[in-house]
Formats: sequence, C-alpha cells, structure tokens
Amino acid sequence: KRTGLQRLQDNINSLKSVPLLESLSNDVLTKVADVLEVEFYPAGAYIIRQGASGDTFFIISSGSVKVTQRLPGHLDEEEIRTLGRGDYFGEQALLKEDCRTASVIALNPGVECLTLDRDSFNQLLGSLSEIKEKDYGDEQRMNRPVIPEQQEYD
Ligand code: PCG
Repeated sequence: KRTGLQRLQDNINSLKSVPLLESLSNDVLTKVADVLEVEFYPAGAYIIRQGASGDTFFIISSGSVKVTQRLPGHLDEEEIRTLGRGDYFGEQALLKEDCRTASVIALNPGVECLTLDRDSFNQLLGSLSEIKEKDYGDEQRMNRPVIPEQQEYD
C-alpha cells in the first residue's frame, strides 16, 4: 500500500517533467504536489465547455485532448489543436475571471489530469511569465475572413 508521502513524491516527480513548471523551486513544487487532485476523463468527455464558468486549471499527465472553438459566422466548432502529456489548459478563465474560451475534449482511450483550483493556481502558478504571456492567436482566428465554401447563400 502506498503511503501519502510516497504519493506526494510521485506527484513531485511527474511535475518535474512538465515544461511549464521547470522554473519553479522545490518548495513551490512541493506545495503544488500537495494541493493537486488527480482526475480521469473517459474518451469523448468534455473536460471544459466553451462559455461555461470554471475554477480549475489542468495539466495532462497521460493521454491527449482536442481543443475546439466556436467562431463567429461558422456553424461548426473548429478543431484548434491537440494537447498531450505535459501540456496544460484552463488558465484563461482563471486569469481573466471570465468564461471558458474554448472546449477541451478527452481523446482515446481517456485522459488523466492533475488539477489545481483557482486559489492554488493564482498563488502558485499565476505569476509564471509563460502563463501571463501566452498568446493562442485567437484574435487572428476570429478576424479571419469567412472562406466561400463556409458561407451560406440563398
Ligand atoms: P480556458 O480557461 O478558456 O478554457 C479553455 C482552454 O483551452 C483555455 O483556457 C486554454 O487553456 C486552452 N486552449 C488551447 N488552445 C487554445 C486556443 O487556441 N485558444 C483559446 N482561447 N484557448 C486555448
């Protein structure tokens, strides 16, 4: 049977392989490992729904996810990118105290995430420049002209 201390050490070790967290001191990493929760999502599950409110930050510890966005003037959701082990998501709604700006969907055969709540995220990770300076290129995507095949004609 694994003790709490062994689990904490496992968590610290897996956090050390996350590029976002590379610059953190052992002290902060230990605090992150102490507060994080492990969550599992089956394939197809909406981990985040665009437009919903949310208070959770996610780091993928195994599996991959699909990020989709509804764009003005388009009927369907657009697939933006896929993210995998060591990638993170869900920081935008926490930084701006706003709604989720995209949907995130678990891919085959399921996804395991390390999650932090809003307060822990703000305290421990909110000041990382990688997070503050992240630019997904949403502006360009929103302002892109609608190409003819996607327009509807009478
Ligand atoms: P959040 O909280 O808005 O929830 C959806 C998440 O998808 C978002 O935070 C980002 O972490 C993540 N994401 C990944 N790629 C993109 C992208 O191109 N645009 C946006 N807005 N979010 C993205």
